[in-house]
This record gives sequence, structure tokens and C-alpha cells, in this order.
Amino acid sequence: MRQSYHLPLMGLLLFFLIPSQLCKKCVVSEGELSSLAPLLRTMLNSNYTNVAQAANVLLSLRLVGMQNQSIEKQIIRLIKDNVEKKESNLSSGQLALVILALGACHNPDEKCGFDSHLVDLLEEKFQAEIANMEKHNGNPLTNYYQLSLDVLALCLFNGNYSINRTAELFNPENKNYYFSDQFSVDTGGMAVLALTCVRRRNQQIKTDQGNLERIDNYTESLVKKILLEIKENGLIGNIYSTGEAMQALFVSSNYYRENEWNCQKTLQTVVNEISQGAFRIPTAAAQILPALMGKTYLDVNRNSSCVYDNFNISILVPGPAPPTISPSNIKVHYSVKINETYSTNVTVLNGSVFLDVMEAAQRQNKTIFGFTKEESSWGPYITSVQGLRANNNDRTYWELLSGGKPLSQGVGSYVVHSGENLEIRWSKY
Ligand code: B12
Repeated sequence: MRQSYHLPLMGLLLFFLIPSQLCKKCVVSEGELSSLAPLLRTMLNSNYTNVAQAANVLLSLRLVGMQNQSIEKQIIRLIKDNVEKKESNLSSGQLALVILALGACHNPDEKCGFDSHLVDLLEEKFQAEIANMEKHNGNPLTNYYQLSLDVLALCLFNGNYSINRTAELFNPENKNYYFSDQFSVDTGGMAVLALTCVRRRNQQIKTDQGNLERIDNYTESLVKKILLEIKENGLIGNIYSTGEAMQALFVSSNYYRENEWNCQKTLQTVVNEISQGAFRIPTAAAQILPALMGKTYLDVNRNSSCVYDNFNISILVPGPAPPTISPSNIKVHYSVKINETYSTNVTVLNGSVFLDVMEAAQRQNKTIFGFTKEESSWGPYITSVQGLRANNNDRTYWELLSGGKPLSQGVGSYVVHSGENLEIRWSKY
């Protein structure tokens, strides 16, 4: 039988209407709360196959005070099993997310959400990121989004990190904030959250005043870069970076004027996009939800213990049925571009995703169209084509394009159209 989960409407409303910090916020209105139901459905109905995905979901649910004991137990089990099995294989950011999720809504001094050795392990992984930067032309093992998660988790859970080193690393001119010359709003947003945490925690330390001033300036400059990415419809960067950007702007309202960001407009566009099904990936849903309810990752250990509420509106009322697609075939053009371009025409079922096209092409010719993928918190990530493997030390990756324009979704979720020109291109970021 399908289980029914409910949103604690009144409790929830009170919870997020009480300002948790003195900064500018706008949140979904009481009347619009039910528009968030698709996000919760996506998160709660997920299989939690990936540790970063499970941690994103748990963190998000805990931040908004949406707790269901059986769901929590299920996610926590998965995370803990995963961490035990491949502790050392987790990337630094994955471990940071686990710490944030397990530690959310507990008093940091109680250390009850997770074993404190995870924080020690994160310190080591963060050092390994820096060592890699020193060896490989300033390129971390992962990326600056994850380095920001690392600093945030270390800052919130009393880990060791150098304020001086943090100030050096997070200079807004650092190339790691950019992918192919484009400022990454998600990365900038996460960095603002990390720097704000460091700033607030170390307010009183006289000897660090110089570094703290530097951190202030960097935060201000990152906030300016985020504001420059506000689009006509209010989205910041794109729909998938808007959640992180909103959180960053919530905690940094002293760095911009009220008329520089129309938060209500952003909120309204996001709410409309939810109804259009933009957040069907659990990680996407988990990353947008906290901001819509006025929460940020800095609220993670705000001394509130977990609240298990009695609920009164059902959120698992069936969502709108997906549009029925006729079982007809469509033809698309598909190319692999390295120096040369290798092309083919592929026939797939209407409603297919990019990955289906790649698989069909691979069946035609494994040498030219053969590829590998890895599961990630956003679904399948393409790691190699023709045996040529993406490498963070060289900043190389396989870029997805349609009609020559980069896609904002991955191979597992981008639905292809008849006659479309799809391409996977060996690129540098
Ligand atoms: C860093 C990053 C990259 C780096 C990854 C390599 C590196 N140095 O780490 C680069 C620049 C190469 C990259 C590429 C792409 N990215 Co990217 N990326 C990110 C970013 C900023 C952080 C990811 C991260 O580390 N998360 C934290 C860790 C703990 O989670 P994780 O699951 O272990 O992380 C891994 C995956 O996220 C994976 N990854 C990165 N991007 C993408 C995109 C997709 C679709 C998938 C399945 C996996 C994936 O790389 C991470 C490190 O191994 C996110 C922003 C965000 N909000 O999450 C965007 C983000 C995930 N990327 C996105 C996109 C669209 C892409 C591309 C499809 C762009 C394109 N047109 O080609 C490609 C992926 C193509 C492919 N080969 O499958 C979107 C996904 C949106 C969606 N609905 O699917 C995001 C949310 C950015 C955005 N706001 O649009 N990305």
C-alpha cells in the first residue's frame, strides 16, 4: 500500500515565518504551500541510490522541519551503510553533505547526528583537495562547489580549517568559480554560505581581523556576481542554481540594496516552474526547497532539536498524470565531437532522453559511439566516449549540446525532440 506523508501545515508555517536570522527573506505564502507538494513527492518517493542524493534530501527535509521518522530512518541507514562501506572513496563534498545532513537540527555540541571522526576525515579530504591544487595548476580533486561545502561543514561542526587559507582560496577571481568563462552561480552561492559561516563564527578573533576583512570583501564581490546573473524572469543563473543563489542572498543582505533583487519575482517563477515539472530529480527538488521556505544551510545547527510533527495535509495525493506520449518513433541527429566530428542518425521512441540516443548510437558502432557513465546525485554522468576520459586535473569533460547550445540537463533527464541536432563534445571548462 502506498504510504501517505503529510505536511505539518500550521507547525510548518510558524516554523518558517519566525525569522531564524536577521536578514532579508521572502517565502512561499500560506496559500501557495500546496504548490510545494511535487517537490516533497519527488524527494520522498526516491530510491536513494546515491549517497549525495540521499544526503541532499535528508538535509533539505530536516531544514524545513518536514520529518517523517520512517523516511528518516531509511535515508539515515542508507547514508551510514554507504559511509561505512566506502568512507575513503567518498569525495570531500559528498562527505561534507553527509555531515550536514546527519548533523542537521541537532545541537553541534551533542555530536549526536554522526560520529565525530567524520569531521576529522573531512579535514583530511579538504587538505587533499588543497594538495591537489598545489600539484595540478590550481585544480582541486573535485571542484569549488565541493570545497565550499567542505568549509561550510567544517565551520558549522567545529572542524579545523585555516581562516588565512580560506581567505586565499576563495578569492572571487579564482578560475574555479568559472566553467568555460561563465560564472557558476551554484558555486558562488555555496561559497557565500561558507564564507558567511566563517565570518560569523570568528567575529571576535582580533588576530584574524585582516583575513576577516578580506573574507568580507570577497563575499561582497561574489554577491555582486550573483546579482549580475539575475534574469528577466527572476531566475538567478538558471532554474537549478536559483535555490543556492537565494540562500546566498538571504544571508548577505547587508551587501546589496533592496531594489537590486526582487525576491518575490524569483519566488513566483520558481513556484510556476515547480508546476511545470522542472524539479523531477530528487537532488533538484532538495536544493530548491529550503530557500522557498526561508531556510539556508547556515540554519543546520541552529540548536533546534528534530521535531516530529502531527500532520494535517496530505502531500502524496497523486500528482498530475505525465503527458501521454504516442508510441511513435522520432529521428534525431547525433554527433560525437573531439577534433573530428562523428555523426549518425538515430531513431528512438518519442519521449526518449539523450541517454537513449547515445545507447542507440552505441549499438550501431561501439568503436565510435561507445561511452561510459557513472551514477551521481543528478543521475547518469558521462565519463568517457571513445575511451577518452574526463579529467578534473586537466579540466576536461564531455559537454552536452543541442543545436550547438549547451544543455542545462543531463543525459538521463533531457527529453529529445524530432529532428534535433544533439552533440557530445570533448570540452574544457
Ligand atoms: C562542478 C559541476 C560540474 C563539473 C563536474 C566536474 C568537476 N570538476 O567536478 C563540470 C563543469 C564538468 C560539469 C558538467 C556538467 N554539468 Co554540472 N555542475 C557542477 C556543480 C557546480 C557541482 C557538482 C557537485 O560537485 N556537487 C556536489 C557533490 C557532492 O555531488 P555529486 O553528485 O557527487 O557530484 C558530482 C555530480 O554532480 C557530477 N556532475 C556535475 N554536473 C553534472 C550534471 C549532470 C546532469 C549529472 C548527471 C552529473 C553532474 O559531478 C560531480 C563531481 O563528480 C553542479 C551545481 C549543483 N547545484 O549541484 C552543476 C550541475 C549539477 N551541472 C549541471 C549540468 C547541466 C551539467 C552538464 C550537463 C552541462 C552540459 N551542457 O554539458 C555537464 C555534464 C555532462 C555529462 N558529462 O554528463 C546542472 C544539472 C541540472 C540538471 N537538471 O540536471 C547543475 C545543477 C548546474 C546548473 N545549475 O545548471 N558540472
